[in-house]
Amino acid sequence: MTDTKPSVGIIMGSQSDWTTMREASEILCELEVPHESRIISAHRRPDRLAEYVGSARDNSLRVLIAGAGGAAALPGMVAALTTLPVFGVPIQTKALGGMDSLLSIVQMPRGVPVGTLAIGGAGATNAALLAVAVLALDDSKVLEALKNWRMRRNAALPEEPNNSP
Ligand code: RP5
Repeated sequence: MTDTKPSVGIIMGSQSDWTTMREASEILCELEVPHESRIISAHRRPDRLAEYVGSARDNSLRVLIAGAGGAAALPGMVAALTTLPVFGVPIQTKALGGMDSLLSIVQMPRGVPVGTLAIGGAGATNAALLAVAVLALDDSKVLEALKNWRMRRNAALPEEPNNSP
């Protein structure tokens, strides 16, 4: 990697979200996209949220991925504070299975968009892939990495199920 400045910021409401959000980080590592991960709770550390998002563009970030669970205000608040693209990942919760997170994130008011992904790990993975697709619009190296990742994954799909007669 020649450019070490992070172009994707992965943020989350709590340490407990990392188990899910690390899946986004792993994809970005695999595709060699510089990124950083931060715990920035909208409810517990609104000061940290304002500071981080307010300086995100100046700090070279181009896409933000925000994961939160329950009354998941974080992705929406991030979108309120920036014009960078924001992808939201609803964290699976014990109480309501993540439906609470999903509805909190997806139902944004018109004009303040959060690209909302699936609940849990699949959402985190896809948020990272969407972030890569955004960066690939004007970065041919990233585009190549994304195409190769897709090709490898699709090639690995077996034609027949295991243990079929
Ligand atoms: C949210 O509350 C976080 O995003 C997390 O998913 C949830 C629970 O947080 P902890 O109680 O595990 O810190 O703000």
